[in-house]
Amino acid sequence: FELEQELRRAVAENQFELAYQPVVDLRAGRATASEALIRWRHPDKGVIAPGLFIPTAERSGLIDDIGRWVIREACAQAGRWQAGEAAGLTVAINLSARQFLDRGLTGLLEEAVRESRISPERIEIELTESAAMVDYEHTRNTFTRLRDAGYSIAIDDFGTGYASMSYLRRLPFNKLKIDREFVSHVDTAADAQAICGAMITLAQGLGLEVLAEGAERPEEVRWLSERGCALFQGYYFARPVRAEAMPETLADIG
Ligand code: G
Ligand code: G
Ligand code: MN
Ligand code: NA
Repeated sequence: FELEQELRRAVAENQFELAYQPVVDLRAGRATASEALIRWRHPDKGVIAPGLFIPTAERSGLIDDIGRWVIREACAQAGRWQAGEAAGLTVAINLSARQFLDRGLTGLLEEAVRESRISPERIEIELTESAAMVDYEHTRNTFTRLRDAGYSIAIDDFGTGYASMSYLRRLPFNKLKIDREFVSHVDTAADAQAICGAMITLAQGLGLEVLAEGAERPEEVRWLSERGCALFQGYYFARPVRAEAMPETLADIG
């Protein structure tokens, strides 16, 4: 309850910021995308990671305000990255289950994109496998609407939820993000190899892009890229950084 009070104040005083983590496309040989990751800059406690406050934000409904701010800010940043050293970098936005169920979501995105003077193609929507499972009809309708409008859609933390294949095959989305739980030590762990190999094959068979999250070591990148995974997000390439630091970060990756 105390956390909720502090969070309410954080919303009123806008104590949030977004960090952006580059996504490298080995085919292009550079970072082509980024994921927006929220941080709470607490006046006394310092920077607080989303895993520590997003659940409370969801439960209390404060995620509505926070989520709206994230969407507006991430779209504005994609607009700032239309020119300059980070030109063309797309921005992926995480949505919580509650945000995704909000009937105002597509209108909010439309407004943010218009105000930022960007095309929806510059924005990717990330939804966890579990959040996609909450209401199948709603998920299918919303994915269809977003895809028709030009947004890209990624299923996040893939493999950690309970989505069945028959369910997934009928949803229109673009990308699978393999959870870092499977990416970690994939070069040596037989079970991780079986799972990542199957996910890459699944993505290829369904015509989806596949991205490996949390790649920290070159051996992991090599193992996955030899099997057809070309998109990587992880400390091996870059950590999440402030928007201002992105040009420098991209130069270091390059
Ligand atoms: O940065 P960190 O590893 O603490 O992120 C933990 C989780 O928080 C991730 O699963 C990520 O998807 C989620 N997250 C990060 N930013 C946002 C956001 O803006 N909105 C929502 N709903 N979740 C986010
Ligand atoms: O939305 P999602 O659950 O995928 O959030 C990604 C989270 O994983 C971010 O909070 C980010 O800080 C974290 N992350 C990104 N790359 C790495 C990595 O290489 N190693 C570890 N341990 N965490 C990572
Ligand atoms: Mn994510
Ligand atoms: Na994830």
